[in-house]
Amino acid sequence: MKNISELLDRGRKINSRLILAIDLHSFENDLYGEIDLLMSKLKKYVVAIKIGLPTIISLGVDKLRELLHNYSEYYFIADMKIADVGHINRILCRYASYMGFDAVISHSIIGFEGGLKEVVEEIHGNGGAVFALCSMTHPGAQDIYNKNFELMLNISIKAGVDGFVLPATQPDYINKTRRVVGNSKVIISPGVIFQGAKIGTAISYGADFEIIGRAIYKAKDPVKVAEEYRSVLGWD
Ligand code: BMP
Repeated sequence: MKNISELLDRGRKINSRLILAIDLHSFENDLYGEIDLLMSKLKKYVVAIKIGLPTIISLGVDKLRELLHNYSEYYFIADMKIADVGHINRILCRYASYMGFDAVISHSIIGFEGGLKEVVEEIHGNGGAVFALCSMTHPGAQDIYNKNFELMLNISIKAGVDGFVLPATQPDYINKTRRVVGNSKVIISPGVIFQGAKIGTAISYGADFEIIGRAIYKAKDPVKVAEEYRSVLGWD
């Protein structure tokens, strides 16, 4: 696994704050080939690739491991949204590491002891990074989840996470977090384009990277749109 500074270093190196989310899944199509093509074509624009459970389950552990191994220039984030008890969380983290991921995303609503603490111990033990969710993008997140934002933020800080996943659709959570953690943590932000947030908004509120999925991988020409998005999401 690679630590969080390698994510920032690659971002600066290719002058991009763009993270690609891949949630492609399929029983019929050549999923491996489709993802392989995306990865081979987007190296100049995409800093990191966040891969979700639909893809992990569809492709399987060993095929995914082979793919990640072939594209080791990217920073890979396993989006398994870990939210279980400690010993199960540890197993998921070991799988993430085995597959070649550099970082994992975990819920923080599970709390510290016997929850997030084990995620951080396991991943840091492997040299990788942990991103904690403290608020989410979808409307229903207001019902319970986002009402507990501050509690979750404090639990995550106590656990020693390396960064946060915070909603571009509700960017106030981004600047609230930035005010608390300064530049000591990395903020990555989904909800861009398909879920309604304008590209560049999360960055203007203090995020380090924006996460874009369907707007790239469902595009007719993913390379063209990734190039366009990167031109908005540069470092300079
Ligand atoms: P898209 O750009 O296609 O909407 O994808 C957004 C990605 O971010 C998905 O992989 C989703 O699981 C993730 N995500 C989200 O949409 N909202 C959150 O609050 C947290 C997420 O991880």
